[in-house]
Amino acid sequence: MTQIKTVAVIGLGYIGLPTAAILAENGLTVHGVDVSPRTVDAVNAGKVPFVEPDLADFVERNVAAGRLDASLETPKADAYIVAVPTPFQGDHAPDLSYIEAAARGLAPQLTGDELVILESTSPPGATDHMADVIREVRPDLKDAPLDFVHCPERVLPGRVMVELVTNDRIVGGSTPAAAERARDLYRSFCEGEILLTDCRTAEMAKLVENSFRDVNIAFANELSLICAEQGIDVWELIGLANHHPRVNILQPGPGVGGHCIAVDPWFIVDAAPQTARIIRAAREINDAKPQWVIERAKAAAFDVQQKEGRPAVVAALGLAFKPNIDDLRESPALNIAAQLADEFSGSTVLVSEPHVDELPAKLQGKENVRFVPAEQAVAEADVVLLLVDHDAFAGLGEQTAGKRVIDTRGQWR
Ligand code: SAJ
Repeated sequence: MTQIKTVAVIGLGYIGLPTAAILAENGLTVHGVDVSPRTVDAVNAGKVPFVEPDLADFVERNVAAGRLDASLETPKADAYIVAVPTPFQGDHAPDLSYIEAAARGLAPQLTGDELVILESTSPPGATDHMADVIREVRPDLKDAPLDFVHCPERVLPGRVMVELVTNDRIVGGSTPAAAERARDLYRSFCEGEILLTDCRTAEMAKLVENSFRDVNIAFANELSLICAEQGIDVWELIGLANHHPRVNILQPGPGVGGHCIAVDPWFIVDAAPQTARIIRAAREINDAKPQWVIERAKAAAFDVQQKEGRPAVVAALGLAFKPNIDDLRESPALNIAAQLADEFSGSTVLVSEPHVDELPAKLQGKENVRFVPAEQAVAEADVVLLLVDHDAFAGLGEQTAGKRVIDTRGQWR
């Protein structure tokens, strides 16, 4: 068995690039691979094409030291880590085409005893499928001692460089020996516990972690609807209930965003459509929450129009998918702001997001949308919609006297 000295990391996104950089930092020679020439050029120049604290230092240092480079084609390596996206298709079925393309790209380079790791969040069976694709391209390696492993990432965006080191890892191998080999590779930077299992269990573990959170957020979101009907402050209620030593209810919000929690549970639903009932219901509850917020904003704006005889000015505070970051992916706040702009064509929608410099593409070109600082939005608006509990918004609640306030995060209560 070849000792692992070189690693090719395929997919230099939010997970692949930090993983590549940290492996290089720990003495391995790492070749990053990406389909985007922009990403490849940025990495080779020692730069990071997205925001993640501390990552830029790691990339710059390791590129300068010659331990990290990037290319469009997959080179030869002792181990391969596939960290490409696994989105879902229109019917919520997982789209494995990026994994298949990565497998086809690396297969020609194999000699027969490499370690091939899938890190992409995947439905059960995806690692076996990747192995099948590789053996299809390389029938000559049918009986070769290739090791296949699934090792899901669990790092929180914004804390990736810390959590890569401190989080425990699950390593699922096609054989126990494959899992042990991958464990030794991750041990080079991971200080957490490394737990060994088979591929399907590892795949499912990642999906279950994010579904656990989704189901619990759905519980909080359902409570927020019930409490609105019952005239109860949901945040006070949750705060009180959480004093019970075995109760820990999460927080309601305008919906669930990001590229993981709103996606991964569907992979379980797709794998077990008849059985995954709570998991499906949680997705539906969380996906329905933005529309509920929009209906409340519309009712408040209608009320202003009735009373004042002019269209209401609506402020939408926050566009990111969670507080204190600039990440707009799958953000319910962004979708709510865009839909409000479309539905309130006669009204002005003042949008504020202190973590980005300009209106995102989804809001550009809408004539009734203005991108303004939060204080100004609050001062000018009749209806103030708090969509993200950024720290920067904390004190603004005091400036909303006399306005209609829809605080979807409970930040101002
Ligand atoms: N949210 C609520 N109420 C809450 C907590 C979160 O509405 O009480 C919302 C957030 O506002 C956001 C969404 O849920 O829109 C997701 O945010 P998050 O902070 O819960 O999670 P992510 O998507 O940033 O990262 C998750 C993490 N998974 C878990 O905590 C189980 C992270 O560890 C994973 O690595 C990541 O998904 C991933 O890549 O899968």
